[in-house]
Amino acid sequence: MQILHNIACQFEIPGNITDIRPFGKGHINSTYKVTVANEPTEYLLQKINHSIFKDVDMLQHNILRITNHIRTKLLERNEPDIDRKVLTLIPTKHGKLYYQDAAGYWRMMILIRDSYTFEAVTPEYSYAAGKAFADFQRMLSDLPGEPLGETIPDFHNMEFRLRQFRDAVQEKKTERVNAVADLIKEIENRAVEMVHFQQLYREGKLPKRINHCDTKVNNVLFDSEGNVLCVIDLDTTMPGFVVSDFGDFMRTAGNAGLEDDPDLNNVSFNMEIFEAFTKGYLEIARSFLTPLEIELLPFGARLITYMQFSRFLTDYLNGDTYYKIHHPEHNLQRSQAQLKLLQSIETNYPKMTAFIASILN
Ligand code: GN1
Ligand code: MG
Repeated sequence: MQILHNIACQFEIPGNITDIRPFGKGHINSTYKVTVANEPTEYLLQKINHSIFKDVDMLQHNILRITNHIRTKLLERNEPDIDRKVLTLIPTKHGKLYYQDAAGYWRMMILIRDSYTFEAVTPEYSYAAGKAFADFQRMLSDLPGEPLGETIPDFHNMEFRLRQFRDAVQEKKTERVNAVADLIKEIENRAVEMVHFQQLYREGKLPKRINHCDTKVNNVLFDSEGNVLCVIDLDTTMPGFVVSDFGDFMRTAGNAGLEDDPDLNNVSFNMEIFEAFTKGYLEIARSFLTPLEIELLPFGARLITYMQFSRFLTDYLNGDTYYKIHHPEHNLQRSQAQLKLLQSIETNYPKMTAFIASILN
């Protein structure tokens, strides 16, 4: 902890640090909560996963632009309690957006007080989250200046993810490939349909917009009454397809079980969560989405679940180099749970498209 203490001291925080402890459930970065003597504000110190985020300077400048822009929008709206509705980066004592030492790259931000995250939400919370994500996209739609940098190139590019998957199958870096032949088939059977929509982009029929690209339910902060405070984890906020943000919330909040549920009987798609989120999302987003984007929303739930299934399986085949794992077969367990969820979304798909048609009329 002395090392962490020395790192935390590099940032512009008042007073003496009294405690630093691990925080949160992220699969990528490592996060610690920092407490300071005689001060109510707490801070988050994060070690940025530099093997995944190669350009930390770009990453941090993106986040600064995003949070500054959202802050301006909230001020224009006379929103109360702004400091709980947008993230605040804490610079280093040298005025930099991150600190680099031999161990890697570090950043700090304020921990938003009285905020809660969940792995599962009620329909009411889901409706509020739908509005929040639409509002997030809307606020960022007029971000001035250059487009945001792609912090992870091809992040939600399904064609690219399939190439990575097929490379992993072919390279046989581990013995695992034979044991998961049935899962590999499940991916290949759906591949053509899953990449088709990217053709629509190339034909100029589908726009890119600034998206969060990691709209897991635990990336939304709620207050104690179930109002959304803000969306966190802005590392992957960059231009993409709106189906991504819609889909990742469905993949996580819409799952009656856990992302890595060891009991597949728990995993199924919850239509009530879908309906509530969609209602909230479209209340705001129908004003700026094209008819094709709206039509593709339920497809987004399939796509992102399929993508996550293939990403977990790819990592399993590669010997667990990307996601933090908690036991040796964790990525396999995650892959199986995601496939089960995907199958349940497929079963519900006609009902999902019918629901969207019904609220548009
Ligand atoms: C990662 O950082 P975290 O745990 O919120 C991942 C997402 C995946 C998610 C799966 C940069 O998100 O893309 O959907 O795990 N982030 C990155 O739970 O790869
Ligand atoms: Mg996260």
